[in-house]
Amino acid sequence: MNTPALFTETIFALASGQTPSGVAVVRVSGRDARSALDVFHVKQPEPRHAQLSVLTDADGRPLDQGLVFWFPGPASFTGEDVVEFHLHGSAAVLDAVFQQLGTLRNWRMAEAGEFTRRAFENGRMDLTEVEGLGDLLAAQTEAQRRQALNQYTGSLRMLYDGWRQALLSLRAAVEADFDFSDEEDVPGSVAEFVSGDALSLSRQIESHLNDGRRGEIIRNGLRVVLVGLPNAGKSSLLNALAQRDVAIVTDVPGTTRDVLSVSLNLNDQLINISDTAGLRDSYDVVEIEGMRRAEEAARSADLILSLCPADQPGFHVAFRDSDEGDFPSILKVRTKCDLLPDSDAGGTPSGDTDIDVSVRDGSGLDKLMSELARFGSVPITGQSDVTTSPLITRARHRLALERCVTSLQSAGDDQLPLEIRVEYLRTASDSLGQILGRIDVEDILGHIFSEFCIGK
Ligand SMILES: Nc1nc2c(ncn2[C@@H]2O[C@H](COP(=O)(O)OP(=O)(O)O)[C@@H](O)[C@H]2O)c(=O)[nH]1
Ligand SMILES: [Mg+2]
Repeated sequence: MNTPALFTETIFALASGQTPSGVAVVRVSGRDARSALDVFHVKQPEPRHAQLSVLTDADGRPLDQGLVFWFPGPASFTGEDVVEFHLHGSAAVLDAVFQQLGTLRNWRMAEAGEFTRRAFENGRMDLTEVEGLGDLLAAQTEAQRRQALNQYTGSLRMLYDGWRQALLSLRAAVEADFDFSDEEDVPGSVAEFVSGDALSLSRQIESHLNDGRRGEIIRNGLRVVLVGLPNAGKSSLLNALAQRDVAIVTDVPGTTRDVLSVSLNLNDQLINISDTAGLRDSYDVVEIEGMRRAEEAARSADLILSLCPADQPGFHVAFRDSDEGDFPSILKVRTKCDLLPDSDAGGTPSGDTDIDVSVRDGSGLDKLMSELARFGSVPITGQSDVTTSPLITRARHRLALERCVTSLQSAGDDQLPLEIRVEYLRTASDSLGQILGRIDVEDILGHIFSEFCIGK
């Protein structure tokens, strides 16, 4: 028996996209997967070799002809026995195939993400690789694809697992020392290298954390929010960047009330730009709510474009409490520059503006776009990435790494008794274990796998 006995049911699903399609891939996984070959009277192919076969029904009538693969566990995607049929992608072919498979005892259609979940449970992937696969399936830009592929092929697993292993051996060394030394006489040398090692790892993790959130920006897209007075030209700029009429443009102040967003692919970088209600004193409840949303969007942005029209110079956005930490970067944009006298236009922007644009004559838009692309861009080189410091791609990882650093700092604190510091070494390695999905993650698994599509 090749397959781990963890799951009793054999599952199947369409693993390729919507029908009709040239080819449809039906994937079967589970302890009884091999029976799928018998059901369709197909002889067992060589492991991992394509075999052209005719699938026939119970009465021996042909259902379809296609390639059949046999992946005996554990060297398969899920770690279980897997059969794959590459058939013609029609509703009728798939109906016939699924109907036959559904009659088998303990067989059923797979749920979303269930193949990947089995791969995880059977130790074929860790959680960062699972997340990398999810990101790869969702990738829209070149930068996302590269980052996701690196993560899927183990870049973060190797980094975090390396740190975790180092912590486990450090802890083992200290514990061995407890066992063999006299209780009264805790040797200084062990205590010293615990501090040295814990603090040096803590510094490494801190510099990994200190990445300008570039990995998360690649994954989620750079969030850019347009703010400014009513009639500053925000909606016009959104439309110009999106190259279509997304937002209503009028010369009536207060036209935009809700937050409107579009996604752009700029230089392989995903950028989400949001237009907001103009900020001004108002008694209109809808407009006030619009401004509240504008402010909320701006606060959670990566970059604020603060717009000020050339014919009403001087005003740039200031939010209440804007001194509270971690406020996004602000780029000052002077709009409607076609209204400037010729002598002022086209020159270098003056002190109160970083960039001059006009949607009327198109000037400055290229410069603004390259500025946005530059802001969101991360130098990603080819495959060597897998070994050179990968980036954090999720808040889940960031939080666990922050907990790890806190524990390591306590573990490195030589004012504390060694017994307590060993305990901090344990919580530090547990935090890394949570990222990898090795411990205490039951509650987040459902959430992670439910984001997958059926058949993956
Ligand atoms: N001359 C000129 N007018 C503009 C430009 N951009 C916007 N406008 C005009 O300014 C008014 C307000 O624009 P809108 O985009 O609705 O501003 P918002 O209230 O900030 O969204 C409209 O009448 C636009 O046609 C520009 O680059 N040049
Ligand atoms: Mg508007």
